[in-house]
Amino acid sequence: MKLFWAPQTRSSRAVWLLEEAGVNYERELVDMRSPDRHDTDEFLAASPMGKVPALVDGDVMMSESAAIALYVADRYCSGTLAPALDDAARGKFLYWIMYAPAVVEPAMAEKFSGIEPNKVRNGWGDFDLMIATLENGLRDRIWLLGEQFTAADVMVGSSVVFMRMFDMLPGSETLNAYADRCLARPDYQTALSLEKSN
Ligand SMILES: N[C@@H](CCC(=O)N[C@@H](CS)C(=O)NCC(=O)O)C(=O)O
Repeated sequence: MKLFWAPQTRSSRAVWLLEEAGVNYERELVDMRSPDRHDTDEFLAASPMGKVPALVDGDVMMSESAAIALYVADRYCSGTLAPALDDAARGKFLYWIMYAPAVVEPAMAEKFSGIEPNKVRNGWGDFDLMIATLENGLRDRIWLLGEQFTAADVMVGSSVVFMRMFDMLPGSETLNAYADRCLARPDYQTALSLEKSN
């Protein structure tokens, strides 16, 4: 398996996920900040928009971090990082895994840019609704699905840590404690240290 990645980008969540999955993979740096950037054909085949992360696994070529998270969890860690296909927890799992790119990220971007939200028209509601929904989802839970850590926590947890880094997390005990729990996972720490060593 090969992961196309760049440090301090959404690819850190893919590295975290692959470490949690315990699969063998290599990383290939996409030097996206270089003026001499040259994207290989293989990378563009996996990521038509030229964005990281992207994954090649045999004949499978894909990008979009949520899609990669789903693929790896289902293919290699069904029953642990992903509930099995016939498990009722699957509904919540899919909901939260999509919540990161479909709700958290656009709501964050809107808030960051100071754009006036339109809670009804926007599929992501607004920043406050996004945070309140997340807080409710995590109330009295260790992870989004309860006791079981899943790929949904990699997607949502990395976004929560990112929001805290950018001072966008309101003083929510629930979300701050969740961010701490995510950061305490050895595989997240491995992903962060791999970023620094490149
Ligand atoms: N929706 C995509 C977003 C990917 C994305 O925006 N990647 C950025 C880095 S965080 C990127 O590759 N930017 C470089 C470019 O667009 O050339 C995902 O979740 O994977």
